[in-house]
Amino acid sequence: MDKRELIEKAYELAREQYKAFGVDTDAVVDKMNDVQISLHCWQTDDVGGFERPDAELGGGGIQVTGNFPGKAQNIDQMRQDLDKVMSLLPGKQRLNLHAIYGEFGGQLVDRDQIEVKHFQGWIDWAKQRGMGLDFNATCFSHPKADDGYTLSSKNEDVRRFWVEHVKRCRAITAEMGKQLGSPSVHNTWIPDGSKDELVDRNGHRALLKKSLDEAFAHDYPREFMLDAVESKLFGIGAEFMTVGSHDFYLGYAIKNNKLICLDNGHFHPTEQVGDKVSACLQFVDDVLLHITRGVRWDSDHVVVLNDEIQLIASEIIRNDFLNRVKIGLDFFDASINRVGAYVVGTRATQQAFMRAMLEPYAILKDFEENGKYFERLALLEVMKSRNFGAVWDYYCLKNSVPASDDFIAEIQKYEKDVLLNR
Ligand code: RNT
Ligand code: ZN
Repeated sequence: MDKRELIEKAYELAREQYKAFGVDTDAVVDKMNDVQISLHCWQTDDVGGFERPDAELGGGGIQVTGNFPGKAQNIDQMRQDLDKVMSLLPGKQRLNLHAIYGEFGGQLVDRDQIEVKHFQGWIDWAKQRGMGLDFNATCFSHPKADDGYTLSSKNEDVRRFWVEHVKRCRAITAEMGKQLGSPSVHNTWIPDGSKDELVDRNGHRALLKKSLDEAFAHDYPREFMLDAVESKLFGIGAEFMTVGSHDFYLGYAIKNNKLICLDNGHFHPTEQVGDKVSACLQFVDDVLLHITRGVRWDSDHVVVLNDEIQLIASEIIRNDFLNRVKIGLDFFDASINRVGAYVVGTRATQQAFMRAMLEPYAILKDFEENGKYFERLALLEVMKSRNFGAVWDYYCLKNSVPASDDFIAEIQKYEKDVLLNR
C-alpha cells in the first residue's frame, strides 16, 4: 500500500471510531481552517532583527541559547525560511513582526523614527501570500533600555522616546491591517523591572499607565488594528519586581478595552494559561496568546504537545472562543535547526487544537452535569488513546503538506541545501 492509501485507510477507520463518540472528523478537518496561527518571525534569527548587521538579542530578561548554523541574516533569508516553514504547515497562517525587522536600507533608523515605508515590503510580501500581519513594538535590545526601564522610566527623555516608538508602531500596525484587509494586532511588552529591592513600585506603575495612555491616545478602527498588552511575572535581571505584572495589565486591558496577551511562560509554573482564558474573556473582548514552552523558567523552548498547551486549546474549542482568541507563538531555540524547531512547535500547537476538536464535549459535559465524575474521567482518558494521528495525517494530505514524519526529511534537505551554505 502506498503512503497515500495508508493515510486514507487509516482516516476512514478513525472517522468511524470518532463517529461512535458523536464526533464528525470531516467537520473537524474543515474547522481547522479557522485556527490561524501568527508565526513569530523571530524564531528564524534569535530575535536579532535588521537594525544593525549581526544584531543580537540584548537585555530585557529574554534569552536565546545555542548557535546552530544557518540563522537568517537578512530579510531575504528570513523570507526564504518563512516560506519553507509555511510549505510544511497545513492551513493558513499570519506573520508576526517586531519593529526591529524593518527594511532600513542599511541606515540606522532609530526606534522613534520608524515609518510605514520601512515595512511596506513586508506588507507587499504578505499581500502576495494572502496573509495577515501582526506587529510588536521592540522595547528591548537598545541603549535606551539598558537601565532596565522603558515606558516606566523616571528619565523623561527615555520615557518619551519609548512612547514615541509605541505610537509609531501602532500607526504602522493600523496601516498593515488596512492594506491587508484583516485587523493586525499590536502587542506591547516591556522588560521594565528591578533586579533587587525597589521602594517605589507605585511610581513606576503610575508612569507605565501614563505612558500607555499617551501611546494609545489615538484610536484606530478595530477593523485595522487591535492593541494587546503582555504581562510577565519576572525576567532575568528583573527578578525582584516587574512593572507590567498580570494584575497591572489585566486591569489596564479591562478598563481601556484592550486585549490581554497571555504568554504561558510568564506565570508561576503551576499556574495555567488554559484556566485564564475563560476568566479573562468574562471581562475583555479578546485575548492574545503567546504559545511557548517554559522549562523551569520562561525559557521559550520549542512548543510540544503537552498538557499545558492542550488545556489552552481545549478551553478555546470547548467554549467556541476561536473568534475571540488571537493565537501567536513565542519561542526561540537556536540550539537546533531553527526551521525544524519552527515547524515542530507550530504543528504541535495546531495538533492541540485538532485534538480539542476531536473531544466528545457534549458527552463529557453531560456526565459532568449529572455528577458522573468517574465516567467523565474515564472518557477523557479513553480519548487520549484514540487515533488522532490518523486525522492529523489526513488533514496534512488534504492540505498537500507532508504528513506524519515526512517533514523531517524535507528539513534535512533544506539544512543541507540552504542553511549550511549561509
Ligand atoms: C518576553 C515576551 C515577548 C518577547 C517577544 C520577542 O518575555 O514574551 O513577547 O518574547 O516580543
Ligand atoms: Zn511573549
